[in-house]
Amino acid sequence: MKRSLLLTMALLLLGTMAFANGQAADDGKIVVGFAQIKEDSPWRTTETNSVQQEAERLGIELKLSVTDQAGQIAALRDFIAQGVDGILLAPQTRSGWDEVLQEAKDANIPVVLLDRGLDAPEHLWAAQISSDFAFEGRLAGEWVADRLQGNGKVVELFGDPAADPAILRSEGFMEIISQYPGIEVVESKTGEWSQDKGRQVVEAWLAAGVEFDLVYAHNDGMALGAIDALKAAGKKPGQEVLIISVDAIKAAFEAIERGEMNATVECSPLLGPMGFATLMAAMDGQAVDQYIITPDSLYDESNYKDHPTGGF
Ligand code: GZL
Repeated sequence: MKRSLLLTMALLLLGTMAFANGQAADDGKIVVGFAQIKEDSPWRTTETNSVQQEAERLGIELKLSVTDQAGQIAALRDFIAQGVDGILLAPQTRSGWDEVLQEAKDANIPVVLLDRGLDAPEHLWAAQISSDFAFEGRLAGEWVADRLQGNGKVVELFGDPAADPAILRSEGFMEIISQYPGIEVVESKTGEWSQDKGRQVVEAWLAAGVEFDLVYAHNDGMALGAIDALKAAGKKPGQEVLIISVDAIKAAFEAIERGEMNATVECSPLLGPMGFATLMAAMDGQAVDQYIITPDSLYDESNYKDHPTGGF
């Protein structure tokens, strides 16, 4: 009697442990972990909502973690330990991912990158779904060259210097601007993607007597900060000093409407549907494209009212 009771208890314990580790697979419901960047921006919120809405539509259980990069690595390890079926990752910075992506690979859990790329061997992640950031920078550069008629002083509000979109938006922009000897980028500094920091950087430039004709910001949040700083200094943003940025959030279109901003390059945050379609295919062992690029276009005073949703 005693032996069979012990055997039964051991089997029950093993079953429970197996269930706890492999919960995602055992209860039949697909479980996906999403490691999102902690960032106070309408763009980021719109992206998270897009992912959550698509998970709900598909009946997928979404485990959402919102942190900085260190927290994202810990979240991925947590997802792996829980035995999720797939992972969505918006990598805050380009570097530092090889080890944890190898762990996901070893656990046979596909990882799809959303809205940013990273520096890790391509076999460690299934696909990157994002805009072509260098193209966005080139679009902005061509608009600036045209609007300044090849002559003027530009200041650049950089995003996070360690982040893929910031690095590539700057490279693309300079690829075009460098073709115009009359256009000079006189200052470039990170505004850390935020309106408040963007405002502080431009305030400091103005206080230092930096003269410029145009602000190129890597995202609308920092552009709105530049507008705040210019207005506080008694200048006319959108008129005396031109403003172009990236993202096409609603507040940017509202600033263009007020004549305080001139252009924004669309960068869609609506990546949920494509993110899950790609991840599900990868989970099913199907081959997926390594890079899936969402199309972008530029909106300025002449066409911003044509945007299908009025901004994100
Ligand atoms: C771009 C995304 C960027 C946005 C910024 O895909 O990673 O992150 O352009 C945000 O607004 O900081």
